Amino acid sequence: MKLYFYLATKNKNKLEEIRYIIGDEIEVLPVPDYIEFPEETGLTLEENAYLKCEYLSRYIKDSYIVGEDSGLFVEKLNGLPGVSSAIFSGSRNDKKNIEKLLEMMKNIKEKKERKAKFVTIACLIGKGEKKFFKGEIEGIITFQPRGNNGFGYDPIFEIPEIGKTFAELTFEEKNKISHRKKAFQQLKYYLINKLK
Ligand code: ITT
Repeated sequence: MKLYFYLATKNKNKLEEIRYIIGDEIEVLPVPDYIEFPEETGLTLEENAYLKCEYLSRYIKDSYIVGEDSGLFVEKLNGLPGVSSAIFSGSRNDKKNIEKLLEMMKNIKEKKERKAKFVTIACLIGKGEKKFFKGEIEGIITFQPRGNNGFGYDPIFEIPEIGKTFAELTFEEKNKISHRKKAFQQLKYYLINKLK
C-alpha cells in the first residue's frame, strides 16, 4: 500500500504546497470536512504544530499525522509577527496583516534593516513516532506588496538573491526554495527511509 499521512491543516494553500513538495511517493491526505481545529494556544511553532497533530489524532487512528505551523519573524520587531502571524491584525486577513506590518515598519527606511525569516515547523506523529522538522528562509520585507501568487505575507517577502518577492515567483519556484520545502523535504526522506 502507498505510504500516506494526514495533514492537520485547514489552509488549502499549505495543502497544495506540501503535496507538490512531497511529490508522488507519499500521499498527503486532507483533514475530513467535519473537523474544526480549536484556536492555536501554543507559545511556539513547535507547540502549535504538535497541538494540531494531537487534535487530529483524536479522530484518525493508526496513521501518520503531520501538523505544521509557520510564521514570519522580523528582526527589528523582535520576531513579530512570529507565532501570531495568521492573526496579526486581529483577524485572519492577509491584506490587513500586511498593512499592519508595513505600518509598523514605516520608519525602517534602510533595506538592510528590514531583514526577516520565514520558519516552518512540521511535526510528525503516529505509530509511536513524535518528530519535528524545521525549515527557514531569510529575506527582506519590501516597502510595498509586489506580485499576485502565493498567500499570506508572500507579496512583501523578497528573496535578496533573486530580487523578487515570493508572490512574484511561480508556484514551482517558491516551492523549490521555501521554508516549507526545507522542512517537508526532511520529513519526506525520513518517512521513506524508515520503510526501507
Ligand atoms: P493551519 O493552522 O490550519 O495550518 P494557518 O493559516 O492558521 O493554517 P499558521 O497557523 O501556520 O497557518 O499561520 C501561519 C501564517 O503565517 C499564515 O496564515 C500566513 O499568514 C503566514 N505564512 C505561513 N507560511 C507562509 C508562506 O509560505 N507564505 C506567506 N505567508 C505564510
